[in-house]
Amino acid sequence: MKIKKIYPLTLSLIIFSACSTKNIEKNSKEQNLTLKRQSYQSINLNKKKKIKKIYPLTLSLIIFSACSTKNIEKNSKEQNLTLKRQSYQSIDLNKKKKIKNKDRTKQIKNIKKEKEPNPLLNIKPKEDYSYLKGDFSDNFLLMDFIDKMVLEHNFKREELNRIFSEAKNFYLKPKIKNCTSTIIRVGGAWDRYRNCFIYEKNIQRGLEFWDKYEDALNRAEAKYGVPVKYILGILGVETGYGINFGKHRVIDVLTTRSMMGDRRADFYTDELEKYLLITRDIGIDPTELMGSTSGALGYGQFMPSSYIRFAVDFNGDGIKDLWNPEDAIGSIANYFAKNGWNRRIPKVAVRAKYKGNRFNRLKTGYKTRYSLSKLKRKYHIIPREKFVPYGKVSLIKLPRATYDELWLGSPNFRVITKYNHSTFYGMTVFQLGEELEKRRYGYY
Ligand SMILES: [Ca+2]
Repeated sequence: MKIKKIYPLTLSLIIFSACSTKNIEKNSKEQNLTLKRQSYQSINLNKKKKIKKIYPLTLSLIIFSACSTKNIEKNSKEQNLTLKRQSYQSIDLNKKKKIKNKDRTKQIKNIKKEKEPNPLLNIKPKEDYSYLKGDFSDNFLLMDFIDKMVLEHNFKREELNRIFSEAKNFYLKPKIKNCTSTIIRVGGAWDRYRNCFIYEKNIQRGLEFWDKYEDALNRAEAKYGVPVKYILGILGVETGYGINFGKHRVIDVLTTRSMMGDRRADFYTDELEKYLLITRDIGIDPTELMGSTSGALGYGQFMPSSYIRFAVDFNGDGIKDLWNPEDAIGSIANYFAKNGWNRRIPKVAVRAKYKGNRFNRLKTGYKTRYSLSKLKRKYHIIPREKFVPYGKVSLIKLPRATYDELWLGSPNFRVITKYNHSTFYGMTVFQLGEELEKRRYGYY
């Protein structure tokens, strides 16, 4: 009987001790003490109930449960902490990831801003264009353009495929600095521009060209009313009388500017279309011709659309060929005539007097239009020689190193700037022409 009675108590003690040992091993001393206190309390409680038989078992169960609960609590606390730690870590990771993603989004946005891709590039092609090779092999705009040229102008698809597979991305080539873009600070802005075109060697080339093509030049003046000297002025400024037709393949420039998101892509696509029509008409391979950075052609640097509108066959061989000097002469004169050249106006521009060294009183430039009498009366701007402009005059300012030259341009001055929208350009063509005339006829 004694053994029976003692047995549950022993059991509970064993459990208790096991439980305590575990706690000692696992937990701090404080927790251990708390457990002991709890277990003694529960012993007292059960004593009061006086259920003798059940008591030892209950005690052991209570102790065990208390012990287990404590452990579970402890474990769950630890687990909780670990979970929290993990979740904090994961939050941190997520934050870092988000920041990284934000950075990446920013970067992508910046790249997008920089490149400004044409949304039309995402239109998928209807046909298989795998035959298109080279720099533009995956360009959907070009694929659409080829379709258009085949459908509207009966080009052979295989031929266009060959041409555009040979075309190179013009933007990837190193930029060539031209004279007007060099940063040599000599004189005023006008001096720097003028000196790029009006220099001894170019003047000599102009005089030789005049001798060689005198007949064609005189015929052009007689037919279109444009003085020989200004036709020569254009030829000298544009190509140095044929020594420089441009250093870029026209097909590269026009294809790149049309298909790679240029600000004026529509304009260049139209020029590319016309370029292909022209080269087919005159029987030249479009991959062979060289031109300017904007795709201008021949002696007079006509854009393809100007070629179609203004080029003439001036040597009578039936072909409008802008690389032929005589055709170029006739075509430039025709360009001026069609753009409103008035043969009755005796002077393109004259120098004017004004008070002071720098002129800022009125707006200047080829686009301006003033009444000559009003300029004289109200602003005391006086032509230095006799000037009958036959219309409103442009006020032209040419900044030199220490002062501004002021000029008055007739409507014919504005016709010259139709060729290239620049006041300096118009004045350079005019002054180069004047210089050639002086040299040829020997008066100063
Ligand atoms: Ca011809």
